[in-house]
Amino acid sequence: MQMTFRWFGEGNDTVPLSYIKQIPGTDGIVWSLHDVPAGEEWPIERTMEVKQQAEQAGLHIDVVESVNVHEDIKLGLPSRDLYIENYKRTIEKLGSVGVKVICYNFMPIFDWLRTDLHRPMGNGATALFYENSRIANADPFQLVEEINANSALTMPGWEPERLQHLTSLFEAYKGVTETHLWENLRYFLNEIIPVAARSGIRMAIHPDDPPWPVFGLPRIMTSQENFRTFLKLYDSPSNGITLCSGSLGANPNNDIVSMIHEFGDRIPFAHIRNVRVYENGDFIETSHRTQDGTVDISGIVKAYHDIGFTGYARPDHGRHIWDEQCRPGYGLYDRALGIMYLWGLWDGYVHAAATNGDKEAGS
Ligand code: DNO
Repeated sequence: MQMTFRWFGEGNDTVPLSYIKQIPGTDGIVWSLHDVPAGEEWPIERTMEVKQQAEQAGLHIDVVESVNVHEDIKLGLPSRDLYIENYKRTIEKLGSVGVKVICYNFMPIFDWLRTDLHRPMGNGATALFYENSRIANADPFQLVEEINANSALTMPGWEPERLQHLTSLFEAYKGVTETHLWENLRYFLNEIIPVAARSGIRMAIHPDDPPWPVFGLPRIMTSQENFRTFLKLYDSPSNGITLCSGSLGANPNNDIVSMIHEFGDRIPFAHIRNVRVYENGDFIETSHRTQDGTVDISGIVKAYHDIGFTGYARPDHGRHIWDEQCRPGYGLYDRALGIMYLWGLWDGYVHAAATNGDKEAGS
């Protein structure tokens, strides 16, 4: 397992690269050019700039999250071909600067969704929270405005440029079903995966978060069965998954340990975090500790250990603790604690396997 940490760029993140380097066992950043609109080709100078900044701090840039997919591609409009060409050129450029994994998602209009970015936890900490009934009855326009107004920094995936066309986007998605989305995803994969393979890059689709339809928009990357279908759409090591335990774990029917065993070598990138799901389906992003949530983090790390996982991982989100002022979910403190928890589990399993091996050898 190669540990990484998401970083939003100079002037755009509260955490300096030098602090990331001080987290034990953390060797790289997970990055993006957050201001380049979906569909545009990434400028090579900007990628070189991030590479230099990271390398000066002793960190690698192997993982990009995300290169966003233009809505016309998800909608299957004729204009998609132009955006796909730009996407391919971006893949090639990223390959040429040494990137190994590109994370992306195929969620219509919205990326991840929460109703409260600072839900008090009763101990001075706050965390990201999702209230089912609020989404079910919400006007998406108002909700997005309210939530962004309460945060100094825009959430990733909620960039103003993406959301300014909400009305026409909702209009465009009328009549678009899951079947259309699958077809459009297949078309996209057929175009980009050969380019990724040639560029030494593994594409890694992120699950939908939460893993169910919202605001009447279809969502397909939601379950083990659907990921199985996804991997068959294009059978190549370059067509992989970002297995996000928190996104999938919001649905207690998802057995993430089983997914790790089934999809193992098609998972180049793991997001490992916990959530606590309540009986009414609401959920909060707790600490990484297994007992604090409803996702079996110990079992997940054990599964990665047991399959000999050599891919990249990140602690994903954290709570906001010790009065840290940071992007929602993306502070230093709780993510660093999360990393130490994950390494603690990992090293414990490594040790146990070595000790058992000794015993077996001696018997
Ligand atoms: C949220 C993230 C998502 C993720 C995208 C991948 O923190 O996990 O925004 O980056 O869905 O494309």
